[in-house]
Amino acid sequence: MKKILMVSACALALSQHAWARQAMGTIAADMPTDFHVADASFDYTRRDVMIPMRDGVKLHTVILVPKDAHNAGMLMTRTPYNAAHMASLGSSNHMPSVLPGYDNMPDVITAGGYIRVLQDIRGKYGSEGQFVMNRPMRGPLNGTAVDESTDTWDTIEWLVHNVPESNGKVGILGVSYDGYTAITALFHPHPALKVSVPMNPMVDGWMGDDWFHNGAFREEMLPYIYNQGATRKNTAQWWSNAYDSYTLFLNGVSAGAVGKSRGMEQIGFFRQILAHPAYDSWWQVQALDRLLPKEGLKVPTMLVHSLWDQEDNYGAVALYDALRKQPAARSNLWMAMGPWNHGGEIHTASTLGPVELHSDTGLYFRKHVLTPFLAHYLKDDATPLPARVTAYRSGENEWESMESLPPPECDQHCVTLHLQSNHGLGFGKPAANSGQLSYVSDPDHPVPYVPRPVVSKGQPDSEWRWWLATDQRNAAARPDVLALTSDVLKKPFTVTGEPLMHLTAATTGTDGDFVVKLIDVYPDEVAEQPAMGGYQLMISGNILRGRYRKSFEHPEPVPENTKQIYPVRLPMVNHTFLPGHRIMIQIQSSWFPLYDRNPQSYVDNIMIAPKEAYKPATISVDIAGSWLEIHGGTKPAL
Ligand code: PG9
Repeated sequence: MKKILMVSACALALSQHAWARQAMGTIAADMPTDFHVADASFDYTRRDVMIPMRDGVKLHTVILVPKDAHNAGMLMTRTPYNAAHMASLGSSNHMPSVLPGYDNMPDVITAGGYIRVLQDIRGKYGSEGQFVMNRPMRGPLNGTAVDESTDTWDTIEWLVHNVPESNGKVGILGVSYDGYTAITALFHPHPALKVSVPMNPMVDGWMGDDWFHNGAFREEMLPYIYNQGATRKNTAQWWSNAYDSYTLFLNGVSAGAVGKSRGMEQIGFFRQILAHPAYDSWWQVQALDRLLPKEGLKVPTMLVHSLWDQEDNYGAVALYDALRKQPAARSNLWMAMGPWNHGGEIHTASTLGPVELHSDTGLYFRKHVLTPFLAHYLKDDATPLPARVTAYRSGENEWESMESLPPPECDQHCVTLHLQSNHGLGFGKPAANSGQLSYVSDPDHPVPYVPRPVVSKGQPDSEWRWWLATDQRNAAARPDVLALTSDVLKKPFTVTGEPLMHLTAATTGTDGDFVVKLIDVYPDEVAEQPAMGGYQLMISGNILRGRYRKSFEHPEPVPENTKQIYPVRLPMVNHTFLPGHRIMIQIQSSWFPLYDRNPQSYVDNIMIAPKEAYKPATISVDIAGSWLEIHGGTKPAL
């Protein structure tokens, strides 16, 4: 028995030895060390290059050159969203089919004969270096020799010397983060940069783009910070144990606690937002609408704004407002805005949420506004320029050209909508003793920003992309939402600009949020689109964290039971309320979990507020002391 065992052990050792010998032998690998794509039939060539920056860091860049390109302009996008992926969205040997989505716009870029350049910014995907969220420009927050503007400069310098098919002219464009990088390109621009098109750009993360709005934190952005900030290639993905993010964030108490429960203190940007809940110098010195006017606008630039942008509905207009004040900058400034959600202009856009527009407004913009603008500056022909401002007017659903947008401050063209007793709204001033309207805001039952379940951005079934256009009837029906409605309009009423709500209110708490929504109430019956009967379409809405009512930089507690003025600036509108419709204003004190909850009792840092700080409060809105100002057209007979 022992012998048999010894023999078989010996046989095993021998056969293992034979395997080992075979493994060390001659089997050929299936995969070539360097695979060459058989691209003879392709109508473009693809070059993957690592472009060196001034500090030695190399940035991964994909260049797609149409095969017949000669003297062609180059259109670049600098992105944290994976250039290689954006350069191979379709599998085809034809360039338009390879670039169907993201910022690629085949009907503009490929049809225009441009060379397409897609680059990973520092620290993301194929690029070397470290990622910093919205990397601040060189200055107080960035002591290095590099920022997004130097990286753009170095890239353009390389492109003009290494892409022989080009005419040496470069344009930069992109949506959102890629719109942010299209703005940073405008600081000390390379002479070959001829045009920039920042679309839905992030400009000031505290004031009204992705992170905070007037001090209220966009809790729904935590997963984005996690996915982008944890790893170079977004391999660590946010996880949730609740389908309904309302449940997730309510159980988590504060945004800081939810982030910490997922290890987010490891992410530098998360630590920064915990440390800077107010509009301190950290935010101020990196706000691009404060920085770019100091630099001046030296390159023709078209800002693109979506009137229903669920993510960055502040930046483009704020930058426009800041630059328009300078005559020199004005000569290089254009603006286009349409009935789109975030990035909607690069897709088919024939509906505004549920509203039929009866034409593809995205296509109109790309064909009649963007294409001639790019051609004028990147081609050697003299394509006429579009109007200084091309704006879509919702309601009447038509395009209009303007010399400029109205300023945010009200002038003689302003109209005022006054709150009235009996939950009314009208143009006449109410009596001084019209009293108050009250509601109880309970942080244990915050008002959801879309009907529950709230499915987070990026998840299948999420309503995120069009939440701004969801029917506000559910909110109006809640006891903690004030809904004030005008009589039925007999004439069209047109509003353009950034409405300002002058809200006077008292609270039994020592802090509180104020949400103001301007709404178009459809007639009960809409023959051409029956499902729109009675629909409450939000035209604009925003939030103000009460502690910042006097200063965004220096918060202060709200005195209990004492009337205070809360100025709530709303995002840009260009809308006609049609006859038969009514105007509504809704006021509420939470918008959850889009924004984190205000505990309503003052704590130093709401980002880490303890559970016991969250308390119900009674809010009393002063009718005579509350009105909304807006640049307005015909005053209708109500
Ligand atoms: N809204 C996104 C974003 C931009 C800038 C910073 C962070 C997030 C985006 O869509 O890119």
